Amino acid sequence: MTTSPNYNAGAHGGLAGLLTFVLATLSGLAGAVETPSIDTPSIEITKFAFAPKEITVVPGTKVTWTNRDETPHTISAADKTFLSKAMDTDDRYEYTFASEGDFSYFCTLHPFMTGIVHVRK
Ligand SMILES: [Cu+2]
Repeated sequence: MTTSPNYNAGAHGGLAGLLTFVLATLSGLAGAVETPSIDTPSIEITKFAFAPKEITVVPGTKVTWTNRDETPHTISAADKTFLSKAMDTDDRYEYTFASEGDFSYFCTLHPFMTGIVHVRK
């Protein structure tokens, strides 16, 4: 038996309606998630460098640094707002950036090691 044209039209209309509903739901969810960064970005210290050297986060983000070198390193804000102890291999340091700004930091033991955290809404 062949299906009637009317039945086909109805089925397509229903599918299109469902798709429209799903797409609207998805775009609604996407619209609710406007935060451009992940919750706890992590920066690795490896081969005497911060990786990534530059990141952008929203205010209130906790950033974690982990030392993957065999050499001790520190995280020191250029403006002295935060300073870690000398971190041994696999030690972690966390700092939460509360307000907007550009926060340069460096390793006090190797001042050529620099990085920057941009905090933007
Ligand atoms: Cu260092």
